[in-house]
Amino acid sequence: MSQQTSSQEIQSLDREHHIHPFSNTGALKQQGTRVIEKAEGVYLWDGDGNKIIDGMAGLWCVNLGYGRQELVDAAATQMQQLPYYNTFFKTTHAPAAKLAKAIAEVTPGDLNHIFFAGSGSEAVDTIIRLVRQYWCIEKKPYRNIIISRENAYHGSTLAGASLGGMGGMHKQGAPGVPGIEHIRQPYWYGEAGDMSEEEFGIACAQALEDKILEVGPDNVAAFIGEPIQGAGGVIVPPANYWQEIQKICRKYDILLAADEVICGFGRTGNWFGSDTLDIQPDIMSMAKGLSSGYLPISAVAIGDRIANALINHDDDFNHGFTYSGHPAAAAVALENIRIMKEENIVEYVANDIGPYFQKKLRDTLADHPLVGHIEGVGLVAGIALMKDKTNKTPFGDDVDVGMICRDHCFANNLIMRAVGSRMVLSPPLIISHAEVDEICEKAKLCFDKTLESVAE
Ligand code: PXG
Repeated sequence: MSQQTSSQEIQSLDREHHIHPFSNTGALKQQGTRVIEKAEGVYLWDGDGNKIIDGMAGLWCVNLGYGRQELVDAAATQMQQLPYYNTFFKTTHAPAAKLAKAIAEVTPGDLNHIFFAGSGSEAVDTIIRLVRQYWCIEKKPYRNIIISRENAYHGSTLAGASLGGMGGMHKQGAPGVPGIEHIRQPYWYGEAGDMSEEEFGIACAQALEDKILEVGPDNVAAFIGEPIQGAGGVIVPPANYWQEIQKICRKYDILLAADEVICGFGRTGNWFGSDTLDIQPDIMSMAKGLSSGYLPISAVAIGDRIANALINHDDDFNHGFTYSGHPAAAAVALENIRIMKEENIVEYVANDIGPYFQKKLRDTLADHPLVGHIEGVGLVAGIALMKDKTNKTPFGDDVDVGMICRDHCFANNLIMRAVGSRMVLSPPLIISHAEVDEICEKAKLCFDKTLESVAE
């Protein structure tokens, strides 16, 4: 069978039987899917033999890049010795115990107690259940409201979708989980009007205090946020925002949860986005970069305040998953952290490739007629495409500029994601200078083509 035929075969099986996540099912069946066959470093190869540069590290997760034999070996070795055992019923195993310690060593502050799950969504669900259980233990069960933000992404389970601030998700599978409130997002370029970044940072944090007062301070369990919003389009908040948020949380004794599923494991030039943005969370979720996406695993890091409540409360926490602490996934995550340390990946992002990427993006793209604004830290960036950048006029609903641009990227073998009219990049952390140059040059070419398409 030729490669071409086998790829067509796969497309046909897929069309017949596979329902894809976050996709227009009918349209996808008509158009067909692109088959990805193999990958190495920052590159993917499709069934037609195209070599594609992956500006998204898969789905914000393949931080060490593709083809790391050490991660493959860690999984194989563990699967031969103990492919599965649970961590319920008073049992544990080496990969889970060692990984818990390894995570505790890299998380900030007193986040030294680790609960495992299988995905970012499950980690977020765990946070919801755990902070509510914390307040029950504290004999304040009425403290059960969790405040999140519009355009936040916290996963796709019922609880994750309810907690996130994506309108399109709220409409489907409703009603969502009760006891969740949303406030405005700190998107300065898009929503601040004439306010300075500082004024806007205060206004967005004030929205938290207003919401707390509206629902009653005694009814609020926690506030949750991504340090930098990822799936919302890479929104970097004003510099004072998180300090103001934390003051308000402390004032009303509200727990602070950081969702580090995208920001964690080096993406922003520190182990966690909370380090970069000077956030001291009581609890944090992580997934994706924890195992560089090689196997599914997530974790919740819990600080002393919540952990001690669990420890001193003489009853079960009735929560967990079959795959909590899965040995093979944990072994891969452990090896992933070891490699990150050995190869100084966090330092490379902080001092070398991160600054290089941010500067190269701006040098190559900031003057482009479509580019209104570029924001980002380390190896994550969002680019706002505007109809008229001088007058800050966005494209109307009739032109899906992000989708047009994404299609040009696809056709030119660059993976860059579109979030509305924002283009986002989040490449593997091991990317080289030359590969960053390639992404930026391809992006410029695709922006030129997008400009031509929207003019037509
Ligand atoms: N929290 C955050 C901050 C995330 O980014 C999740 C939770 C949920 O993780 P799981 O593993 O359950 O998917 C995420 C996931 C996109 C995209 O298109 C982003 C995510 C997932 C799928 C698509 O940008 N982020």
